[in-house]
Amino acid sequence: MHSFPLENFRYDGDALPTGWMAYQNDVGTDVTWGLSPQASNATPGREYPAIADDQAAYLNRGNVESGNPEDWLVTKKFTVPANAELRFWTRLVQATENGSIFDVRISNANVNPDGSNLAAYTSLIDSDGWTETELAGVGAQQLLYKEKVLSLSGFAGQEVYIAFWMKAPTTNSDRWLIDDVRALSKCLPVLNPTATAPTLTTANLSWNPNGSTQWEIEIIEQAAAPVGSGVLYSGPLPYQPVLEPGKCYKYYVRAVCGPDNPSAWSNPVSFVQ
Ligand SMILES: [Ca+2]
Ligand SMILES: [Ca+2]
Ligand SMILES: [Ca+2]
Repeated sequence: MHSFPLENFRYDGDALPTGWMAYQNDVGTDVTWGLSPQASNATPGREYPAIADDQAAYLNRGNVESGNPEDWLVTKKFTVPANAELRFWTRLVQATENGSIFDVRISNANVNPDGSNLAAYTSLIDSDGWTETELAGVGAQQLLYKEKVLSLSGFAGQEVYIAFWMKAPTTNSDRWLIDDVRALSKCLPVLNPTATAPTLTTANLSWNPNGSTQWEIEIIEQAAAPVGSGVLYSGPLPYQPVLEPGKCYKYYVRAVCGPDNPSAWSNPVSFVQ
């Protein structure tokens, strides 16, 4: 299997998925990676949302007397497909800047056969990782799930482990949630989207599929801001939407290479009915 299919962390319990591992340093050993409790089992006030279901990978907050807890969530071993991207959703739990530091790291299984050699990982981000602001934004933004996309194109064909690493401040780190992790060949965007032949109620929306066979199309009035979701379509082109006469529209389109693997959105294409 030359891809890493979706891991949604939904299980009957709080143990990590088969093949995933948690490692930590010797500071704050009572807190380590697991799964968030299912909604029905959660302590009131601790029902952390997840993507699509009610469980995510979850690192509770650290709070120690001295030193810095470091905790690692390591994927199962997988072979990186060609032109791959690592995609995952992430959020924090406290809206303040708590001083936690995050990194996403990779290690080749040839030199790290079981993934436990933590010194053999290198960052997919940069030498100092992400601050809370860099990972999740400012204030209440930190409480919203965001999708992160990191290129794995330099690792094609290699067997690897990937680690999600957090270094906590001594007192009161944030809590970290990760969900819907997958590593798939990058879905290429469509090329040259156009809108032609407008009538009172439709227009011909078309594009170079660039290898794709299904698309998501978001059509909005020109003054509106896109919400990032639209209509799924896999029929012949051009796509002919039903529209209201006399309005100024624009559309965005992206290729959908699988249920969890969309391309980037196109730039907007404007047209008038
Ligand atoms: Ca989930
Ligand atoms: Ca720990
Ligand atoms: Ca925070």
